[in-house]
Amino acid sequence: MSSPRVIDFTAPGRVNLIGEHTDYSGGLVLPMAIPFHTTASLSEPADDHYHFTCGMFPTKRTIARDDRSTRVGDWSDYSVGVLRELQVLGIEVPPFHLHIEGNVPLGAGLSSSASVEVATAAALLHHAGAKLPVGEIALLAQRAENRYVGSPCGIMDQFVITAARAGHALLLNTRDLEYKLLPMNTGALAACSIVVVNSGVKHTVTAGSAYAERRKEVEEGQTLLRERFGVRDLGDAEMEQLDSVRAELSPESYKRCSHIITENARVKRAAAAMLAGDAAALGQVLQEGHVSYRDLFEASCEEVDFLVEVAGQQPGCFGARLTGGGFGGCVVNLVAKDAVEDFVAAVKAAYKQHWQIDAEVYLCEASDGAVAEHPEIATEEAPDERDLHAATAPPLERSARRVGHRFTAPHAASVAGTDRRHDRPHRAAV
Ligand code: GAF
Repeated sequence: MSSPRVIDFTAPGRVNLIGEHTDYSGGLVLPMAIPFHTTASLSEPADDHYHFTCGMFPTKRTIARDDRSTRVGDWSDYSVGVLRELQVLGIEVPPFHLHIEGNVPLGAGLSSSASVEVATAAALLHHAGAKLPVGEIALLAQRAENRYVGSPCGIMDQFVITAARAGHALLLNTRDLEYKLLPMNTGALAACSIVVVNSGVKHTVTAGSAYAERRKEVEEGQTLLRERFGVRDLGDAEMEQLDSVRAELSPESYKRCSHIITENARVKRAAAAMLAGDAAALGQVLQEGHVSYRDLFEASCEEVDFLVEVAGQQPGCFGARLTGGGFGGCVVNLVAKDAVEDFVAAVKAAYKQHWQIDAEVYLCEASDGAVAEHPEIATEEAPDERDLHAATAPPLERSARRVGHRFTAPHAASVAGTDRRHDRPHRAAV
């Protein structure tokens, strides 16, 4: 008897270089996809139901085609939420068995949830024979998380995991989903690596979490600034405007909004540094970003601060900061390639000695997003080599444009011919 045909759909994880909590207030973010993967394997079921299984968790779920029940509180909610959002769009998905496997570290701030959502979206769009614009795939995955799972996340993770290209970071204006791909190998950056150090402290972005509380505090300030100054959102606001209404805000809201406004400015500086190939300038922005995330947004923790401090003392480290939703997770470091081995050994040893925790370290190349792997699910075409080179393009302007945009820069030449699905982050050997 022949075994059922199985088709695999993959989506990466992501690390955010800079732009934290700016993605739900019309701000800028600068993440890149990393070569961890979720694989959603699709096969025909023996019956007329939807079946969900997972290699990382024991629970299985089977639902009828007309099932409209709410979340159950386990891993399957991320995939069922995506199915629901496809149904809302009127996309009829035939019965399936979807099996999820993956290696994106869980609760590490590297977007394991969005990776499951986007891998599921790729699989189910393919299964339904449907296509959507890149931005719509990301928004659908975000809605699954907001409405079905119940986590109030922004759009950054789903977008970069959908649209990223190997060798590039993705500069995204979260208000209109206009984006640019910035090469990671310009000038001095060609001699640098992105080193991600996992503190081992778990974080969450669920409802009722500190993430959700921060979001409320940001929105309190944004509402007042809208009323007073007619700004569209915090992405438009200036520090002078925030300062002028300081007395009317809670101290927390003032601090959170200060972080957001200055963070947007830092993203622009980081993008400019990247385009100029200036590793020192980029590292400086990362370092400043950490101070703001720690002191104004108050989203760090002692373990992470320790890692950032030790990193800053290492030769060849240009900058380090807490990345992702906060309250634990990973530190992203910009490190000279020839210093990486010593850097990793020193950081791991110091962390172990102080906290008795073995930090996992991931050397991350910027990777392709799901649409680059599965172009048949998107209505847009990938760029060709004649497209404008991002290194000559100015940083994103804040113009209101439509959702879902073509790529503006060629992907790295080295992508051609590689089997990206099997790329894995290189775990540091030391
Ligand atoms: C989490 C969220 F899911 C993102 O939307 C973003 O807000 C991030 O935290 C913080 O920048 O990853």
